[in-house]
Amino acid sequence: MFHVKHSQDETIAAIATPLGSGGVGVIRVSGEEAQATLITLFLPSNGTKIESHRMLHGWVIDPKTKDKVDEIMACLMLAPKSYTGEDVVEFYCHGGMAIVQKVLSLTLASGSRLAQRGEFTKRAFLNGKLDLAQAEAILDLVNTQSARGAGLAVRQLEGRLSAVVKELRQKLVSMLAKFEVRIDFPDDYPKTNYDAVIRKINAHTQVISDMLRDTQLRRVYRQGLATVIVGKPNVGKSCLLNALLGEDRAIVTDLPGTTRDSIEETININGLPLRIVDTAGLRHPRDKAEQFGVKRTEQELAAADLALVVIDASKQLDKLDRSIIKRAKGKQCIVILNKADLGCKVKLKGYKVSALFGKGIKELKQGLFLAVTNRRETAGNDSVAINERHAECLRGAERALLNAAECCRKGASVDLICIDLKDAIVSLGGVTGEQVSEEVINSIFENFCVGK
Ligand SMILES: Nc1nc2c(ncn2[C@@H]2O[C@H](COP(=O)(O)OP(=O)(O)OP(=O)(O)O)[C@@H](O)[C@H]2O)c(=O)[nH]1
Ligand SMILES: [Mg+2]
Repeated sequence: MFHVKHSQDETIAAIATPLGSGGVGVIRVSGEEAQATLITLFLPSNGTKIESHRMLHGWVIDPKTKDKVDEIMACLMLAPKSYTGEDVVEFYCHGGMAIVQKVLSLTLASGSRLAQRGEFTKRAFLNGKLDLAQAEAILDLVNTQSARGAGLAVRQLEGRLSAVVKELRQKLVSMLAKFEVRIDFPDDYPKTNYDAVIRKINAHTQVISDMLRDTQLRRVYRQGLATVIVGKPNVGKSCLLNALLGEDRAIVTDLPGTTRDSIEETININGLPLRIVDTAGLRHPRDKAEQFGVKRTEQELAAADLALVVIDASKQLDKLDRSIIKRAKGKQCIVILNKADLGCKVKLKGYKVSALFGKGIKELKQGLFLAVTNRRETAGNDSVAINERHAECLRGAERALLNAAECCRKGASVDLICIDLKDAIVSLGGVTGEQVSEEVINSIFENFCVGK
């Protein structure tokens, strides 16, 4: 898939441990000249034979002066059994900055060049030692602070994400192959059973959607779901916020236009954090402050993941209510029929509550939880970490498969279905790096540190 670039022929070197003093400092060398570098710079102690995959004891020497620079351990790992898949040498020196720098400069003087960020891992990828998702897992592992995050990254390093994605991709490839022979030899095969194909495609799409939802849900649990309460003035939005919070946070009055600016509070439903914003009622503004409030409300609405549209159920639904519902469409939207204690005149699907008397709030919370988590358990231990790049690839595959299913339903020509299947295959290939541009690869490895 890739052109191995010329620079891969060069031998690279870098300090692999963090800069600063430590117990040990590691200098890593990779490439054709690695073994020669070892022989030039390393003086084995008596009885030490230079063999691959052995810890060697001895000294680093300056080849010009023959001076001993440090007493060290070294390890030669001949290709292909090494991190990069090339010949690799690692020098384990005493961890002082001066020594580590000195040893690095000796390796550079004997024919290596300084490695770029992530270049060792990039070479490992280019040599098929790991796929792109695994390389990214290494990056996460190096950068992650939390034990749970590290656990997810390790699973990804084991190749769980890659395994699921590769299996799916393989299934699509064989499906595509079956279609393509039908294009080439239309008379030799029985007519395609579209219903069966649609069922299969839907099952594949489901696998992808589940992965994406797990990811989304993990984000929500970490950051909270941006939730906004919108509705006409005086329908009881602030009252609802207070009821959800279980305390009087927002000012409630019988005057329309009470809330002038947005208020944000976080509530927690079964561990699910919702960041709820109470907004100024939407209507034609009466004064400047209200005008700003209304504008702000529209921004909050645009930024939210979930909209709670409050309607005064004791009155007839009017044009303004409808237009607010319409504006909230396009994101997850839940209709709340408030003031149900005064009777319900509105025939809309929604949660009947009385924010003032705290009626129906428990049921509403339960409903919110289910709507957000989609009745599923929280991301379990089985899930893999998916970063934004993987999610984008998966979303592309999901879209293509939805299109493919749609084509089948419409009885479109096999060629069109094949195009969508191919798109899905390419998108999935992007996760593991089977089909991905050099630009993407470079941008990923640039996030590594030097020496990794
Ligand atoms: N009977 C009844 N009255 C309610 C209920 N919820 C709110 N109210 C009353 O409706 C009035 C307006 O309530 P708010 O919570 O201030 O309404 P709001 O939507 O925030 O209004 P603005 O901030 O002006 O947009 C107050 O007098 C509340 O007591 C309810 O469930 N039943
Ligand atoms: Mg209010």
